[in-house]
Amino acid sequence: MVSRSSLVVVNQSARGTAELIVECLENEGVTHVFGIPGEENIHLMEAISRSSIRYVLTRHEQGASFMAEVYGRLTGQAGVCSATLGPGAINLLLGTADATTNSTPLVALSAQVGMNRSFKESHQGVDLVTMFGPAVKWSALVATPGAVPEMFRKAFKLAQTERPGAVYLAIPEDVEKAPAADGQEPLPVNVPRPDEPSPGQVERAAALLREARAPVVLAGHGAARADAGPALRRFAESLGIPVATTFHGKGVFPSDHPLALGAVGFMRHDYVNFGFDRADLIIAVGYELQEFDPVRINPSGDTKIIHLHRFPAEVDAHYDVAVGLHSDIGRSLDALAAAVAPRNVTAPREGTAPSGVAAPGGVRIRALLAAELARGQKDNRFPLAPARIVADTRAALRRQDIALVDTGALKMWMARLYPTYEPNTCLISNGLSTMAWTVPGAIGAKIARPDCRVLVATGDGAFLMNSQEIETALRLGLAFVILIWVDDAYGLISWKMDLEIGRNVDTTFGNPDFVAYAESFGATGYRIATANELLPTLRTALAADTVSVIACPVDYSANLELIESLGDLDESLS
Ligand SMILES: Cc1ncc(C[n+]2csc(CCOP(=O)(O)OP(=O)(O)O)c2C)c(N)n1
Ligand SMILES: [Mg+2]
Repeated sequence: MVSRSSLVVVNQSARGTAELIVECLENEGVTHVFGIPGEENIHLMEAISRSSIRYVLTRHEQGASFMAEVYGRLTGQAGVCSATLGPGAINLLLGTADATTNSTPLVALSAQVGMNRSFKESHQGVDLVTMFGPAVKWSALVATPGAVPEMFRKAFKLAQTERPGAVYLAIPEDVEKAPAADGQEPLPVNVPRPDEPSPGQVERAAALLREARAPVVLAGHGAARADAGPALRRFAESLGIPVATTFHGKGVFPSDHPLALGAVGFMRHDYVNFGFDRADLIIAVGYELQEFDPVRINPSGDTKIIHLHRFPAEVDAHYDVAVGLHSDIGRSLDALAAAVAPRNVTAPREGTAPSGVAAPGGVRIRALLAAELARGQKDNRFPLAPARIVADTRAALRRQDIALVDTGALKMWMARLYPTYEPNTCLISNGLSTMAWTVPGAIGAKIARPDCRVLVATGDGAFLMNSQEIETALRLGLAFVILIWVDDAYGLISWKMDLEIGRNVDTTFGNPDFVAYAESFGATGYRIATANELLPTLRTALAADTVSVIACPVDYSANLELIESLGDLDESLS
């Protein structure tokens, strides 16, 4: 058996490739690597242990990928996850694909069989570069130590530049342990600078805006990444234009602003969609089509669109761009506002639409959202009404705290109703819409934003897919709250079946005792037994210095009631 000390001696005799890789990671500002080691990446592990980087040992590689994703989403710096070859790498795939589809920077690293056996049938050998290919911006094999500095710089540059996404690198075990070539150093990091919008395009867009009777802004994730919130506010206020956001864009325009319309993306015609029904111009600000099909906001395909983003839009029959501004989003907004002759607008007062604005139903839409939430707040039914859970969650968290909302029926309720005031404070996966990313994601969030309180809102289905990471959180000494919406079912799928087939099949299951389960990890568990217990329990748990698990029964009969009440709105709002 080889002792640890003899390995260290081997590594010290010549600078190894693993060590050079770690220098490259440090050079990129990497602070944490999330993962599980295997026999084929022990040199990388050992080199990380001697570096400034903290290795976060997880309980599932999928958890590691979600931690890296959320870290990347909150910092703009690629989160890094790492695994062994074969099965470990395959487990990294879900969070990696989620990062790409959520436009989030991530670098996934895994071991691979050595070059000396890569050409033949070989133990644990799977073509990982091909497997990751469609899920990332770049997938490549580090086939020789000499390529390390360029490949790692390229990986981070690609992951972090617009449109951000994931990159995958496979490191063969014999490359990892080979000596690094003499004189090899990490390459300097250069950051592309934001560019000014083209004056000609600004003028074309301004001409459209001047003519528009009922313009609406749709702000997406790209606006949040570009920190364009303040410019968006200036733009909307100076021109008196109402603003809707996508689920990813929640918070880039504060929900309590008099021009806020709410979030688009719900499965049916929601209040906010009425804002688009009569719009004759959509100003899409950092919108990415992967979040929801533009047919929802432009059903006949004839509404004019101004597309503001760093890159041109995807082609879609319902997203026919009249003018595109492909530059820094904040600068484009400021330039456009300045170019439009002042419309006849007076500053909006709280609860009113600005004068001179054909904000289609804007005041009414905000009033409907607020009324639904207020009714929820007073709803004492048990199991709890979804709107009650949303209202109490909002009341328990401060404006800047972070809620991570998992995929399920609860996502629809949170996305529609949860008032959000700052970008990236209500995190949703709406690109891949995967389940089970929030419990591990909370670990990435606490590492990226230690001063924020963090709450996970998850279904009982999604929770049990990755709850093992509670152990990781406790080992790291991190504190956050996991609020489980308990319906003993994959509720969203029941909802869809009830709507489209008239009944649901194979969506229900049993659950463990969540309190005992939480306590078995050393976390704190709470069971909600009446509606009035939820808010005080949330407050106690958020103030605690540990992981808290709150099991809250939910009454999803409200799902079908919601669809009916939205259906009844057609006449009154259009
Ligand atoms: C990994 C993954 N598997 C399956 C799905 C399809 N899916 C979307 S929501 C959902 C049900 C979620 O159930 P739960 O977590 O209990 O939340 P609920 O809908 O009950 O609120 C399923 C199966 C998915 N999006 N991701
Ligand atoms: Mg459920």
